[in-house]
Formats: sequence, structure tokens, C-alpha cells
Amino acid sequence: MPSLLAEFAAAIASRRIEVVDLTQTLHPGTPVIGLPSPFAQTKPFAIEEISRYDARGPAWYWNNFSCGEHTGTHFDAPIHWITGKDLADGATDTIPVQRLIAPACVIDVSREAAEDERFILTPRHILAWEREHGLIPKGSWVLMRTDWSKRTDPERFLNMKADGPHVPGPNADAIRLLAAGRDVNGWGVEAVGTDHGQAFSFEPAFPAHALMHGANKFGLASLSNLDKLPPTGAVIVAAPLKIRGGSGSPLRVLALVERG
Ligand code: 23J
Ligand code: MN
Repeated sequence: MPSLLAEFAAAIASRRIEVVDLTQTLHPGTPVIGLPSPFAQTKPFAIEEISRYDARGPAWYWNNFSCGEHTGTHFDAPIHWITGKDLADGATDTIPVQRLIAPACVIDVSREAAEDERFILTPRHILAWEREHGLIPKGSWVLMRTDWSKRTDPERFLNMKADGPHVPGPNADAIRLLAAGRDVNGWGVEAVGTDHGQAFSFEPAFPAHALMHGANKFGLASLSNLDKLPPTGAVIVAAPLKIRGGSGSPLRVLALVERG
């Protein structure tokens, strides 16, 4: 009998492996990205009661809900961006399922983001992290901790200004280093989208989308609780809904963390 999974289940039950929820709660006030005119907009989350132990259904409670694929804590599939549009395994229903469970490297730039709302993560920050924690292993999630999820006021979370959102994010060289150099699984952030607030003016525009997805890598946005993760060693379970041809989906993101 193999013992690996039995040991794993016992470690979950005994809390030697802690399950950390990296997911925001979905509700009608969940902040969603607003694109400038003339671009089409995503729908926010909405929920409508079907019945609640009442005349409409005496013994059962259930709801209909609706939202865009990119609402709340969500997964960006490679076909989300034009650079990934022809990837046969790049939609929510065609992604190889092994890639939905992967280790995480957490780069903590919460201090930098507190000092500068438009903090730009560059290769210098990644290389400094690697000098301390070792090379980012191939197939890892790289998660940028900014503590942005502690901005519970939607206005402050989106932080929209006259010149666009003031939100931290990576530059193109940082994404190139991770996608091409380290062959990561994907890139995750606490903010509403994986790109910097001013990334429309970067070269290329929206590098975390254009370069990551073009390289068949994933994105995770609106993550929470990254401050509860170690820099290395956590394992992320992030499985989007199996929407046929989907570009992404809201999902529950779980981190498994081994406690000393
Ligand atoms: C569509 C267009 C631009 C962006 C986005 C979506 C996202 O951030 C997203 O949720 O993928 S920047
Ligand atoms: Mn998205």
C-alpha cells in the first residue's frame, strides 16, 4: 500500500499541514476591474434567491448567481490574452489538471507597496529574493505579496485616479524573467488584476497578461492572506471552473503550508 496520501490526509487532519484560504468572499460589492471607454465591461457578482425553505421550495435553500469570468479571486487562463489565443491547452476546460496543484514562491514587497502605490516589481527584486531563498523552481507559482488585500474599501482597493489605477505590479522584464527564464506555472497578485495599474503604457502593454499567457502561463488575481504564507514551501491548489472555452473563472484558492 502506498502511504504518501494517507500521511498527507493525516497531516491535514492534525493541522501539521495547515490549509490557508487565499480567496476573497464573493458578494455584490466585490470590486471588479473597470476598463476605460470604449472597451466593454465585465459584470459584477450578483445573487438571486430561488427559494429559502418557503413556498418556492419548502425544504431547500438555493440561489442563482451571475458574474464575469474575471470577478473576485479568479484564474486567468492563457487564452484570456490574444498572445495565448491559439494554445490548445490554454482554456479553462483544456488546461492539464496537474498544473492546478503547484508550489509557490512568495515575494514580499508589502513595505515597498505601502511606501509607493505605484511600486514596480523588476528583475532586481526577483534576483534579490533568489539570493535569499534560492532559485525559483520551474513550475512554481510566483505570488507577489503587497498586502493590497487589506484594502477592504473597494475605492481604495481599485485606487482609480485621473491617470488610471494606482496599483503596484511587475514590469515586462520581471515577467520575462519568470516566464522565459524560470518557466514558472503562473503569476499571482492581491490586486484586481495581475498587471500594474499603469501597464497600459508599458512595453508591451499589460506584460503580465501578454507575456505570461503568450508563454502558456496562468494568472491569479484578487488573492488574500499572502501574509500567512512562507517565502517557499507552500503548495497551491487553484482549479478554475471547467467552462468550455473559458478565459478564466472565479475559484477557491487554497494554500497548503507545513507547520514546523
Ligand atoms: C481585460 C482587460 C484588461 C485587463 C483584464 C481583463 C484583467 O486584469 C483580468 O482580470 O484579466 S488588465
Ligand atoms: Mn483576470
